Parts: sequence; C-alpha cells; structure tokens
Amino acid sequence: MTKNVHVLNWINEMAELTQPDKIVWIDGSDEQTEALRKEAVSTGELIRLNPEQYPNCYLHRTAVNDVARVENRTFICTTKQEDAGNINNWMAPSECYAKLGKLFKGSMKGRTMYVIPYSMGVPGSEFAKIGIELTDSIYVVLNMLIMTRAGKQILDILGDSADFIKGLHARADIDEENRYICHFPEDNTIWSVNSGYGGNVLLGKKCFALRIASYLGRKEGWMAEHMLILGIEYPDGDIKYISAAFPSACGKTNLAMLIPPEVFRKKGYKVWCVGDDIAWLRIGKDGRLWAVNPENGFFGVAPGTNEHSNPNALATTKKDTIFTNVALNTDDNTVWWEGLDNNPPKNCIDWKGNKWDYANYDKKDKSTCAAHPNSRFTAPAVNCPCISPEFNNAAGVPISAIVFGGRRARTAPLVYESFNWQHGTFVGSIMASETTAAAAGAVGVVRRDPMAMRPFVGYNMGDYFAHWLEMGKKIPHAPKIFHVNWFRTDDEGHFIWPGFGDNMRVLLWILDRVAGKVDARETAIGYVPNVDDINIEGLSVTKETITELLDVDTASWKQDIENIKEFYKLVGDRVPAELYDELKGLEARLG
Ligand code: GTP
Ligand code: SPV
Ligand code: MN
Repeated sequence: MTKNVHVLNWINEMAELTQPDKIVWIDGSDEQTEALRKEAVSTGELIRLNPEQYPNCYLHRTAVNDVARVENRTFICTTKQEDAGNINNWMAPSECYAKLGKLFKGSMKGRTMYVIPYSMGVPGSEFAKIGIELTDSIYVVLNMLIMTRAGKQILDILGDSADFIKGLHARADIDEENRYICHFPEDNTIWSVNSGYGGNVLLGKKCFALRIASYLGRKEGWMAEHMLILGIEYPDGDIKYISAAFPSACGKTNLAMLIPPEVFRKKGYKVWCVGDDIAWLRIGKDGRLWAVNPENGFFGVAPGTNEHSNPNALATTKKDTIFTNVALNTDDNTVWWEGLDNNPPKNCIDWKGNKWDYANYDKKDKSTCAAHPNSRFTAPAVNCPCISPEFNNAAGVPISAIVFGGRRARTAPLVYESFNWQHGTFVGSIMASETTAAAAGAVGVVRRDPMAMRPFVGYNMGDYFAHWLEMGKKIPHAPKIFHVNWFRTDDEGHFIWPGFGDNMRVLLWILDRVAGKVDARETAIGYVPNVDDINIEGLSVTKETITELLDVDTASWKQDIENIKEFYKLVGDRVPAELYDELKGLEARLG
C-alpha cells in the first residue's frame, strides 16, 4: 500500500521482533472491515447483537484483569528522568526497549499483525497528525476504524515522509504483571503490551493524542488537552464554543452532548457537540484560541447513560457500535448496563461472561453489577444527533471559555471564574477530583489532577504548567477560565445540583460573563455568580440551594492549601514561580 521506506523498514523490524504469521494492511474499505467483523464473530472475539435493534453492533468482553487504564504501568521514557518529571513513571528508553523487546519477542507467532494507518484530525489539515498502529487484535482494528480516520488514504497523504507516530501493540498473554504502556516522545514511539483494554491499546487516543501530542504541542507552540468541545447556539443563531477539562468519568461526554432544559429549548437554544474527550488547541490568525477534536468517534462510559441523562449518547450507540464489558440480554440479544433503565434483564450474561442473577443485584455493591462500571461504547461521531456542523472543519472552532471541573463533595462551588489567565492556570493546576473506575485502583479517593491531565502529560508537569502560562502570553484574545463542580453532596451523600442538561444554566452564566453581561461577587478563590444570575426557571431547585452551592467554604479551602503545597512539592522544582505567587495570593485572601 506504500513505498515509504520509513514505514516499510519500521514494519519489517517490528515483524522480525514479534514474528506474526502474516501482515495485513488496513485499507478502510467496507469489504475488509466486514470480513474482519465476521472473523472476530467466528472466533468469539465479538458477539453480534440483534440486527433489528442494534444494526451493525457488537459486544466484546476483555479479560477480567484488564478493564481500565493502568496508570502505575504507564511510562514516559525520556533520555533524562527530569524531563518526564515526578508525576510520571519513568524508564530510560534503552532499558524500556530492552525490557519490552523481550515481551514482544515472538508474541505474534501464529497470529496476524494488522497495520493501521490513521490520522488524528481531519486528514491533511494543518492540525492533523498521522500515526500507524501495529496490532495483533481485530478488536483494536475495528475500534480504531471508528475512533480515527483510518485507511489507505492516510498513507497517500503521508507520502514518503518520516513524520508519523509509530505505535506497536501486542496482546501477548494479557499478563497483568507484564503489562506496560510506554511512550518514547523523543522517538515518536508508543509500545503497549499485555492489555486489550481501550485506553491502553487504542494508541491514537490517550497515548498519542494526549501524551505524545502534549509533548509535541509544547515543542511546537500548541496544546493537547483532556477536553470536550461544545457549541451553544443562541436563539439568534450566534454560536459560542466552550472547551472543558474534567477527569476521566467526570462528565465530559455528558456535557458535550447535553440537551438544553425545556425552557431554553422553547426559546430556540441548541447545543452542538464538537468533541467529548480530547481537544487540540492552536492560536488562530485572528488571535483567538481555536480547537479541533482529533478523534472521529466516542469511547464513552456506558453505565449511567440513559434516555434522561444523555439521550444523544444513547441514540449514537444504536448502530455501528462496539460495546465493551456491558451485559448481554440473552432473550433478545441486546445490551444492558446499570442505569440504562429500571428493567434489568431476567436472562442475562454479565461482563465477565457468567450468568447473572438480577435478584442478587445490589445497587450499592459494584461487584454485583451486570456491566463493569468502566464498560464502554465505541460509536462513530457522525451517529450523534447533535454533532456540530463544524465537526469536520479543519480550522476548528474559536473557544470563548475554558472550563475546569472535578468531583468534589465539598470544597469547590458550583461555578467560579478565575481573575485572569495566570490565575486560571493556577485554578487548573490545583484541580482535584475523586478517583473513578476509568483507571485501575481505588475509587472515590480525592487526588490532585491538574487540568484533568495527571495521567496524560507526556513530560514534566512543572514544564506543562509553564507551557500554559507561556500560551496565555501568546494568545491576544484568550478565553476566560472557569471552574465548575456538578458533584457537591448533602449530608446523606446525594448530589445537590441536578446536573446533566441543567448544567446548561451554568454554561450560560459563563458565556454571560465572557460577554460582560453580568456582574459577579469577588471572593478569595475568584468571581462567584450572584444568586439571581443562575437561571432556575423550570427547576425544582430553590434559591437557597443555589446559595448553598455557591458558598465558598473558607475552612475546607484552608485545609486544601496544605494539600496543594504538598502536591507542588511533589511536582518539583519546575513549578513556575508565578503559580507559587498565586498560591500565596489565595492563602492571603483566605485570611
Ligand atoms: P471519560 O470518557 O472517562 O473521559 O469520562 P467522561 O468525563 O466523558 O465522563 P461521562 O460523561 O461519561 O460521565 C461519567 C459519569 O458521570 C457517568 O456515570 C455520568 O452519569 C456521571 N455524570 C455526568 N454528568 C453528570 C452530572 O452533571 N451530574 C452527576 N451527578 N453525574 C454526572
Ligand atoms: C479516560 O479514561 O479518560 C477515557 C477512557 O476517556 S480511556 O480511553 O480508556 O482512557
Ligand atoms: Mn477521557
């Protein structure tokens, strides 16, 4: 499919290492894709779902020990350890190549190596970057065909250039003890072995579009961020774009596809989804910050997705979708997950492949779930009813506001605005959130997760903060920076704010602030809305509740300061002085 010697030499080298029986080039044609689906069904790798209710949809189950990203086995392999920094795991490149080389050796014997040429971003555009993933998994091929623009045309665009990201993935033995997700930013290379789960093996996503891309972005003067992108259309047709960074499983897909509350719909407001997970941002010729979504599909959390929380996501998954680790209703060969509806199937196979008894299902005990809490759908972006007409615009969309957010039961109010870009960078740098099932490890523990990028910055976190500050100086018309928290809870642990579609009410306040239409109250942490400026028309929530949600709890912020200091110390000596100034300022304002 190509005469590119850089590509061919590299594939030869990797094939010598992994020793596949044969090599198959993925051309992106319907015929080849369909043949691969058939093959995967024949081996049990995929289960075909009910073709009437779920046309062209499949279910896949990963190994029980392989259901989420593995942050403790993810490495950034730069020559100098300080370039990876203290937040990343580090291995010297030579050591890592040697160690993983042993694991890859002969790993594809008796198997097929698939060559997937793909583009992150609209192929050939200024924003786009090319990758090639070598994998021995059909599941990976079929997912990459949904999540990226893949096929022969990408090799044509690459021509004889050496400018592509080299990804190697082998399932090997799915051995947890030898699972490694390793990045070599200085070599444009990613090696992933012993996993078959999304974020570990769809190498275009977190590995390339965030870890490698963040490294390239710093070098080349742009940004790769863990952000959704959405457009809010006003009744007069004007559309304003917002990008928002929330940690994994903290509401990006939901916010990106939100349906406005009825009061706004009636007035003619609409919301358009440009992206749900990753944004690449560049300074435009007009001096504004422009964003594209480099992906071509959604790899979304299934549990909790339903007709009320996210009808757009649900509709997106009704055809051409691969489900991973959800439950199978054996009566009609359809899928189910916790939070889809209140009718758990009577005859059901759970995500582990075992018969599941709904009578034993206890909502509070995750081990009794039919679908894994991090079960996912992989669906094409074009299926989304609210996909933005700008989705394929190579220039992207201009960003009016950047929003940070996390899961905080207390400390963070519903919304606040930073004083300026430098303070906004500080607000991003001190983000914290309760951990979720998207990564292996304990769930519900508060940890600092700067810009929702803790697991995804491909270099030293201190340098990453500096890059944010640097970018701010270079953007003539920079977006304003905000922070939201949909997850404040009452004493019984219930969420106070209704969330989901009603989050639109907060976004409208944010855009009103950008437009200079409303005043705000200055507090120690930033500008907080005046209670009357959050529109609660049609909501059962009272003004008192909003007041409570907007409260800045000085005591818990003071407690947080100590934790922030510890975190900055951990990040190390490359934390910019400006951020320490901001920290001092916050401490002084808290009194
Ligand atoms: P990744 O794909 O892992 O990056 O996750 P994400 O940030 O896209 O999260 P997603 O939108 O899939 O939401 C994850 C979980 O948060 C789901 O269980 C949702 O139901 C829940 N959630 C999303 N938005 C809200 C909200 O506004 N309020 C509440 N209470 N829960 C929400
Ligand atoms: C996340 O964990 O932030 C995801 C899913 O979006 S994964 O692709 O596994 O990283
Ligand atoms: Mn994500």
